[in-house]
Amino acid sequence: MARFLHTADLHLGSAGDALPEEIARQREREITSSLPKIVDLALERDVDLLLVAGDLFTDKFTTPALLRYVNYQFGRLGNKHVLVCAGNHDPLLQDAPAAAFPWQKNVHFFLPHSWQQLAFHKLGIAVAGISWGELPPQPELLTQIPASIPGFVNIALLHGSAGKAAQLAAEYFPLPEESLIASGYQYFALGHYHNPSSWEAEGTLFAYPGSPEPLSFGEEGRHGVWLGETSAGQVSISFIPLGKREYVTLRRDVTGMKSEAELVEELKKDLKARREDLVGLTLTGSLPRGFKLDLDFLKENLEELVFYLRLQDATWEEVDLTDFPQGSLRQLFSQRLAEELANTQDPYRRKTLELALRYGLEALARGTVDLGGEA
Ligand SMILES: [Mn+2]
Repeated sequence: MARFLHTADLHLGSAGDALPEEIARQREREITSSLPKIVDLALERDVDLLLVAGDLFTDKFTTPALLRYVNYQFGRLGNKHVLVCAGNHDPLLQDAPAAAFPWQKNVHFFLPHSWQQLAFHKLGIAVAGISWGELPPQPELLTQIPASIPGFVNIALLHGSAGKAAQLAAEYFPLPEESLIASGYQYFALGHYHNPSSWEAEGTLFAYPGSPEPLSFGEEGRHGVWLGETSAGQVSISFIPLGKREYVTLRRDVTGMKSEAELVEELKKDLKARREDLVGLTLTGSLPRGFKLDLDFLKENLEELVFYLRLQDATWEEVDLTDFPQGSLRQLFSQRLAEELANTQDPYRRKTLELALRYGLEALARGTVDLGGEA
């Protein structure tokens, strides 16, 4: 039996998306700290291999100091192997800092443009991998994947688009499932998508660990790494959460609200369990004519309850069909959308219709559209 950790998309050096300066600096430190946490876990679980499936770095933030830091962390693993393939955010260009860096002996970067296969006889594991280089790995490379080695657990380390994305993401190394299954490998240690997932098809196991720390809204839920175990020629994996914080998106309908102070009291309850999180709060619903939300007041009273608050105002002014002259474009338009709204309970459809009503009336009244404030 052998054990491994599978991570990807650490994006060391980056701070996550579009955060204010002070928050961004702290997130940068936390994202960088995901590596020592992974190394600690690898030591604690006594794994034999650490697999990094691309985007270890975010190229433009890869400083010499960061490389030394990463090398030091990998060095803590002693003679445990660290296998890395480069991704689209840290391609191994000829002049890439990581390409020329004198890595510890236990660290191996797979090459771009052609496959390499490493067989670890003591572990009974063979790992084939390929990096992104000047170009993404070309789809035809999949036909050249090294033959699986009989008697070994065969693992492929890749940064690309598997699963449903194989059809959609042509420029990001599409990995059609048939080709992967045909290779006879047991485990595809993947990187590229930042949310964790795993699935099995015809006895082959596929997994994306996602980024160990989430990097933006849209990367909600728990983040961590896969712990793998080999036994009797098969691989089994379990997910180990590591992320310090979560991104959370909340929508709140404020229809009927009388004052911002009342809303603050209500929202405090929603945010109570979100102290450490990055919260995107969108306010929706209709407000009486002329009632403009005081976003500064809301922000001042709510932001200290969470690590970071992104507040978006997507409310609209109440519409009364009698507001518009009979037969006018605005009357016909709002009547039509009101009918459609009355006929659907699907939340996505309702949201679309409500936005259409809001923006449509604004466009008809003013000839312009304000897409909502962000505080
Ligand atoms: Mn990535």
